[in-house]
Amino acid sequence: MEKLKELLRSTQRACVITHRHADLDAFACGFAAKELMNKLGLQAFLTIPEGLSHEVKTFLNKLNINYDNSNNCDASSDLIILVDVSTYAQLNEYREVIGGKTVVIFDHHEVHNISPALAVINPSATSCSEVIAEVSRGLGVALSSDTATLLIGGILSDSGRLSRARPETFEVMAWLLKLSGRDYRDIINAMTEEISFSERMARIKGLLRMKAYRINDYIICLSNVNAYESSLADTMIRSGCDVALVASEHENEVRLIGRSNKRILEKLSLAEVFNGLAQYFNGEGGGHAMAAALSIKAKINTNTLLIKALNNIEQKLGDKSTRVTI
Ligand SMILES: [Mn+2]
Repeated sequence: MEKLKELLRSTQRACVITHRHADLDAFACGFAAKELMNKLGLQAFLTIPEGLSHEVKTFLNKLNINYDNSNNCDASSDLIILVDVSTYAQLNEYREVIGGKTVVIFDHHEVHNISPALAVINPSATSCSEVIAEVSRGLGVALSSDTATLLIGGILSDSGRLSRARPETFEVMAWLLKLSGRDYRDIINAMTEEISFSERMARIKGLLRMKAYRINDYIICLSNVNAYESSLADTMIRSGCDVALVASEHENEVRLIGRSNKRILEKLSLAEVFNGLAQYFNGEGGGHAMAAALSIKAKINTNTLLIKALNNIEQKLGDKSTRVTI
C-alpha cells in the first residue's frame, strides 16, 4: 500500500488496460482501478483492447450502469495499470503505449514477461475484482455504487458464483454489497447464463477434436482450441472427464491449461504435473491441484505437448493408458 501511494505521488495521468477479451472480471477490475486512481487524485483513462464482451454489455444494460468508452488511454499517460492481463502477449498494439513507462499490475494470475514497478497479485483471490476491492478497502477509499456492483459481478463470475470463494471473498463481498446499495438478487439476475456463438463454436470444435484415454477407472481427455480454452476444459470435466487438458497456440507461445475433478484429487495434483511440464519444455507454469496452466515460448506442436502431459499423468498414476474408442 505504501509503495502504491509513493508511486502515485509522482504521477498525474494513469492509463488502465485490461485483458484484450474483457470478461466481467477484467472489465470490473479496470473500471474500479480507474475510479480508485481518480479518488486518489490522478486523471485516469481506461482502455479495453478488444471492447466489451457480450456478458459485460448485458450486465451494464440490466443494471443501468453507464460506461463511456470514448476515454481511451493515450501516449501522455505516465503510469500504466494492467488488470487481469496475465501475459504481455494479451496486450496487442498497446505494448507500444506502455513503452518504458512505470507499470503497476493488479491481478489474480501470476503475470509473465512484464517487469512492473509494483505488482499486487494474489493467486488465492477468486478474481481481479476481489484483489482491487481489497486494495480499495485497505486504502480506505469508498467506491461508488456502480463500481461496487460491477466488482460483485466480477467476483461472482470468476468464482463460479462463489463456489471457489475463500473466507476473505465473503468479507469483501459484504463491504461491496453495502457500497452498492442494490438488491443482491438484482445483481445475480443481471449475470447472463447465455454464452456467445463464438464460445459455443470453440466448445464444439474442441469436443470434436477431443481424445480420451483410460487409466484404471480414470478418464483423461485431451483437446486443442485457440480461444475459450477454460470454457472447453470445464465442459469436458462436466461431461465426465476426470482430467481435461486443452492446448492452444498463440502469437508467440503455446499454452496448456488443465482442470481435474475431486475423484482424482487424492491420486493426482495438476500443480505437480504442470511444474514437471514447465521444467521439461522450459516454460512458465503452475497452479493448483485441480486447475493449472503453462505457457511455452516456442513453436511446440500441441499434440506433442498433450501426449507428454498424458505420459506424466501415467507416471503419477503408475499405469499405462488405453485410448477410448467408439
Ligand atoms: Mn479474471
